[in-house]
Amino acid sequence: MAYRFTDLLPEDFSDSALRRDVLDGLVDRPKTLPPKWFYDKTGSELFEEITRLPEYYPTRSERAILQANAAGIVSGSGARHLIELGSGSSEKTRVLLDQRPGPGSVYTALDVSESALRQAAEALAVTYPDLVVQAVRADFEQHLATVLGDPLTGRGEGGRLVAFLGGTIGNLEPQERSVLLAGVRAGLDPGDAFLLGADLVKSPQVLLPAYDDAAGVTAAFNLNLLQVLNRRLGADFDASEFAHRAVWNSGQARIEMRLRASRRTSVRFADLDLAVEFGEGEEMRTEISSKFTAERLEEELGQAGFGPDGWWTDPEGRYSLSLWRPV
Ligand code: SAH
Ligand code: AVI
Repeated sequence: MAYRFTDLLPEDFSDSALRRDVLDGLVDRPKTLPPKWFYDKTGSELFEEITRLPEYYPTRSERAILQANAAGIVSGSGARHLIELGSGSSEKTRVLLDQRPGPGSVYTALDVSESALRQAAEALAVTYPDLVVQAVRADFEQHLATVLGDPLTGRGEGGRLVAFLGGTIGNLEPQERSVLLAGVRAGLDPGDAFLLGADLVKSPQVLLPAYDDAAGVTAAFNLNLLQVLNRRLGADFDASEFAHRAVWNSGQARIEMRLRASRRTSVRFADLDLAVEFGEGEEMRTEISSKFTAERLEEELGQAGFGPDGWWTDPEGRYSLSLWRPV
């Protein structure tokens, strides 16, 4: 096991932080929960299955862009240290790691999912014996300053590349996005760079099947959230009473994943001493997946203090990869 594992999350993170999110999100209307709770072991595995679905283009598109441009991106950024936020399986990241400048290069993977981190780090350590692999269990909404400011992630050495791939930036609300981008910017030194994967606005005819596939894997991913709530907070959701929904919100340019109660039901959270009522047909929003234009990204990154240094899309113009520098 030739990798370093650091846990920045408190022992009771998935109980205490989830508790707060349930108390904040399920008493509001509409009911909402942040998507980070999808990723228990089963959720991380279901996400990997999603990435292989014929309807789910983002992973394939991003991999194709990386394959065509990784050499230029890595040599252009001079990166000896790659830090990835929400790294998951780190599968596509291998395309970047294949271009690492030489022995002594470092890869730091950051994710909330310990199972995904450990599996990825173990596999990478085998494929790349000369690579220093660090796995950090952390919340990128809370621990950016700690992670990017740590000498272990090469602060002050220059030539760091922070990558945020997969379109996960779209899972954040606009306000959360601007906080995250400002946090990345604050953690970068001149000479460092930020590589961002972002999904682009396109026809709902392409978008909707990507979030409501024929095999029902995305539905299983969405419904697994109810098992997380049952297990972590002693809730008594009956998953058969809820249905997966994917809706294109054109005004806000985002897919919304929801869970819809098929009948009126009351759910008890034993650990919170809380009962939550769902009306018939009531929906709980479990994820937003925002889709971007080049202009919008440039504006948001500009506001965070970044200037553009590279822009690539797949041949069909579905997905973008972009490189940014602190200005
Ligand atoms: N980057 C990978 C995985 C994307 S899935 C890819 O492109 O395929 C999103 C990943 O982000 C999951 O592994 C999930 O556990 C992680 N994640 C979600 N919210 C997070 C948060 N707040 N902090 C850290 N990781 C998070
Ligand atoms: C991780 N994230 C970018 C995925 C997305 O496309 O928003 C999560 C996902 N949700 C449903 N399918 C995939």
